[in-house]
Formats: sequence, structure tokens, C-alpha cells
Amino acid sequence: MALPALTLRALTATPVDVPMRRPLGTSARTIDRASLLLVDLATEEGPTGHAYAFCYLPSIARGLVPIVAELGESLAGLPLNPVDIAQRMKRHFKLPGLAGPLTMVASSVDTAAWGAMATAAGVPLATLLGAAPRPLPAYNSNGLGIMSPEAAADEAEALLEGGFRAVKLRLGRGAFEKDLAVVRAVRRRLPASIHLMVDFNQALAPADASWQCQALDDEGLYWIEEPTRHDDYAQLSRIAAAVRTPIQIGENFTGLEPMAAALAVQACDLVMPDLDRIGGVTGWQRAAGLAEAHHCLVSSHLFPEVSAHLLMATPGAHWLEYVDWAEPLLVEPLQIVDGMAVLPSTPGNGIAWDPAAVARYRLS
Ligand code: SMN
Ligand code: MG
Repeated sequence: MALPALTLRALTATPVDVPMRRPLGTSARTIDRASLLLVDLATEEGPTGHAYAFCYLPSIARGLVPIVAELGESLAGLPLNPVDIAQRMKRHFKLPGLAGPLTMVASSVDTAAWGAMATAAGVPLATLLGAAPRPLPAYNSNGLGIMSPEAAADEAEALLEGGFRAVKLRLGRGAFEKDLAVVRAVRRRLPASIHLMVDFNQALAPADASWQCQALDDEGLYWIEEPTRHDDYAQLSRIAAAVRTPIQIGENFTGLEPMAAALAVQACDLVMPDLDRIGGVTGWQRAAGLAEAHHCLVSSHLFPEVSAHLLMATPGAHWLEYVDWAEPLLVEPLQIVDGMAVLPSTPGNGIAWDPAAVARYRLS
């Protein structure tokens, strides 16, 4: 593999809104459209790199367009070295603060840069990172939001199509008995060999989180995700100590520091960094090292196309979170075969747009 020197020429961003096949009712709000910001990186030498940010709201996707353009002007002409570019982006966003949606921008640019490098090298990103491509266990995280016990059991069963051996149910209905009824209905419907994860999306008040998680201990759950405020590590650490079911957090780690702080006080048993909050491919690799030093298994959050490459290069890789939200836009969507994610052998980071689909879903 020869890796030619590349120079960043331009960044462009396109906001799109893609309807979800299965709406996702979380304890915070229901999401039925994926508002994405597509980020494209052009190099002087020709190879391009692509990434997308999951923006949660259409207004955030739209609002980030000029921010990417301005960042592109400040990075144009620089050698495409993600480590140096990450430093430049940190300085660029230092005064407003590299947080929230600005982290999504910086992370997406990093991911696109690695995509261009892998394309230029003629290999999949996993190979560039030193990993042997291999099938990865994936859980089906589409749908299974806040809904009735019967509807949830039906949807959980439907989500096994494709050979998935794990699904994730959203909790946080505001009354423990309601959540418990849904957990029991879904667990009863699924074969015992199928793992069932649950995600509270931070719904529980500190006074309720410990007892509710303990009360779920005998319900056959694989992990309990974000039971309470994502950054209350003291409280999460008490919950993790009191509850036998593994506690999972990580989608809200913005950069390495919060992750280091969480691991230092055993705020969780498992971690699931989000590509777009942890700092793209560069940030993920550092997070993978941090997790390894704490003997902590690593799953991914969203972005399955790129996260699959990263998990292959992650010691202690656990589960890939599979969602199909970006699939209508992609030339070559990630394949799931018998519940395992299988990478395309195409060079790059797994992201290349279908121009007709981008035009169709583009936000005005
Ligand atoms: C989630 C992801 C994306 C939007 C809403 C909720 C959820 C998950 O926390 O982990 O899948
Ligand atoms: Mg979650």
C-alpha cells in the first residue's frame, strides 16, 4: 500500500433529511427523520473523503453549513495529516469552545480526512489502521422506541431479520411499571439466545436510578445504557457498583477527557464512544487505547459504516450498533450477513454518496 502525500483543497457540507424506516421514540423525544450533515473533503491530488454528522434536528444540520465552509477556508492548503489537522481544528474552535455540534464538525472532517487517505492508499480504512477486516457482531438498534408492550414485542421480533442476535429497547416511560411491562413482553417474545440491551437516554432521576436498575437485574438484560445524567459520574459509579447488569455509557463523551474521568471512577462497565463526539477516527483510536488500559470492552454509537472499520482496529471490540438511517444515501451500504457486519472491500472509510439520493433528500 503506497500512501501518497495529500493536500486539503476544500470542505463542503450538505444538509439532508432522510425519513427513518422505523421511527425512534426516545425518552427525550421521537425522531422519525435523520437530519444529517454530509461533509465532503477534496484534495489537490484528487482523492476525496466523506463523512456525515447525525444532527438530531434539521436546524442543526442547516446551521453547520457555513461553519464547515469557514473551517474549510482556514484548513485549505494544509497537508492532509489528521493529527496536525486535529490540532488546527482545536485552535479554530477554541474561543467558542469545541463542544456540542462543533465537535460533530471537527469529528466529521477528521473522518473524511481518513477516508481520503484510505482511498488514496487503495485500501479499506480498517486495513490502513493495521487491522484485518473480519465480520463483527452487530445489534439491530433501529426502532424499538417508546411504545406499548405488544407493539415492542412485535417490533423486536421483526428486528431479528437478517440474523441479528441482539436488539436495543428504549426505556424511560416515566413510570417503572410501564418500563418493566415492556421489558418483560419483549424478553418473553425473544428467544433466550438473543441479547436484549436497554437504553434510558438519561431519563431517570438520581433518586430512582439505582433502585430501578437493581429491580431490572433479574430481567435478563445484556446492558443498561445511560440510566441517568450522562455526566454524573459519581452517581453512575454508585449505580454500577450496586447493579449486576453491566452499565453502558459513552455516546456523550465529548473528547477523551470525560471518558478518562468516567473510567477513573468506574462510572460504567462498558463504553460506546460516538465517532462524532469522540473526535472522528483520530479521537476513536485514542479512546480505544484508553479503554484497553481500563480493560473495558468497546461498542460503537451510530455511524456503523465507519465504526465497523474502527472496531476492527479496537482491542476489546464488543458490539457494533447498527442503524440503517444513512443507507438510502450510500452507494455501497454496510452489509449485515447472519447478524454480522461485513465491510465492503472498496477502498475508503465506507462512505460514498449516491448523488441522486443526496439531491432527493437535500434540505433547502
Ligand atoms: C440514540 C441514538 C440516536 C438518537 C437518539 C437516541 C440512542 C442510542 O441513545 O444509543 O442508539
Ligand atoms: Mg444510547
